[in-house]
Amino acid sequence: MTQALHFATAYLPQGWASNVRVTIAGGRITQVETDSAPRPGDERHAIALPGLANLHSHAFQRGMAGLAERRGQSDDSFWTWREVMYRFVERMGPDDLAAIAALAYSEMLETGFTRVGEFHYVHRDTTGEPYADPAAMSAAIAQAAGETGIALTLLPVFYAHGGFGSQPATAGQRRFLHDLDSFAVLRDNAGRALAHLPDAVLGLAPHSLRAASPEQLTGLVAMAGTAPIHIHIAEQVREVEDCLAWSGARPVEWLFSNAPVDHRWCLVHATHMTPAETRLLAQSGAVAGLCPITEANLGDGVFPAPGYAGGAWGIGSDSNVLIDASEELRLYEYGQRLTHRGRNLLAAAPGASTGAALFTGALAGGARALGAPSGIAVGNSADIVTLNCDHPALLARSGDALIDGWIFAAGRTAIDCVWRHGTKLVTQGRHHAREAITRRYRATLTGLLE
Ligand code: NGQ
Ligand code: ZN
Repeated sequence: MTQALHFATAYLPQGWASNVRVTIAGGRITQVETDSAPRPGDERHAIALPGLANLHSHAFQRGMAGLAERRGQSDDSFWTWREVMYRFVERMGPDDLAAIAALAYSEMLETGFTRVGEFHYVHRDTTGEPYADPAAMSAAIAQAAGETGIALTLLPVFYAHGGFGSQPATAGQRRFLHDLDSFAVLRDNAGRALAHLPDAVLGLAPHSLRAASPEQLTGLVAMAGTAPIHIHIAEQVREVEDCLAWSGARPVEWLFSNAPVDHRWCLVHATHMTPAETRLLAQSGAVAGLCPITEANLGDGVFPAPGYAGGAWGIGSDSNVLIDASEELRLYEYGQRLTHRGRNLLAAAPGASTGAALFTGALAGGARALGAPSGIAVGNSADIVTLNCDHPALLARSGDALIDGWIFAAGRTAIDCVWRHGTKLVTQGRHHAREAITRRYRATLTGLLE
């Protein structure tokens, strides 16, 4: 079936264009015409942007959003939050996960994300034994992606150890664990669970330098081939200190000395880097996976953007404590403003829009990290977001000012419709299946939290 969408203005790879007519067949864009009048039967909208990639998500954590915001007995930190998270996931089965992920993914679509990189590490059953299908939990993720329509890059996570130097895993980590052989089986099965999803991608992820030994990391890189490789790195100061004590090197420094880091890689967080590490990462072609909302929520720190000129980066919603593409981008810039006491620090050049730099950076880096092209262009999946031109923050704006208005002055309330692979999934900022998804989510959470 061929359909055509017509936009008064659209953000194309070459920049803003007027009177844009996009023809779609089989979910893909077959033609992009500019300065073209609408034709009878075209669905007409005002402002179109390409969908963004959310390069780092732990969907299940959406279910505990807001439940770790109460001060504990001792100093609260990333590490005490992690204990809360381990307790939350203890009883979660595949159906629970599918219900929570469906809510998270519908919310992602509602804010303009059209692809998610799911960094998925809860593989075993509640007792720590493999499910009859070892990829049952991965299949639940695939089911949620299929149900909501979001594009999926699945990153099955390898996890074997509880700390640097192959320390034994703790009881709270029992559902995550594999050796290389069982992981290869898991990944094959997970790949089969993606078969019915349009343009799904299968990558892999060593969880962190804490969870995989150097030998295991080498095995995983070989297993990945040309597929995306993601890893958590240098998120917390304690992780840097532990890595130094173990190896004499800092995490990013260690990774560059011991692994072939290139454009296949996404280094998630990469918060604590020296200027030399920051330069190494920028020159490598790897993507820095920034998760500003979660990094703020967990007290991680601020990415060293000033030393990262020319480096690739994208955004992820990570813990999903709050899901909003524009807010991730805004907070990335605001973290820099608060740290360096300046304004428009991430804009590309004097006179240029900060919002446009944020959007294009995240669009390109997200596509690279998730192994799937982005942009409103012939051959790509029709993954398109429209903004509501009547939103007060967008009135009387054009071009890049529309992106600035969305990111800095409106947020998700400016999102109108979202198409993914040619199917309209969101209208007036609401996912078409949101009601049923929320109902199931409510029943699931009631069961898990009671
Ligand atoms: C995770 N999350 O795997 O969910 C981690 C916490 C860890 C973040 N790093 C666990 N934000 O790193 O050990
Ligand atoms: Zn993470």
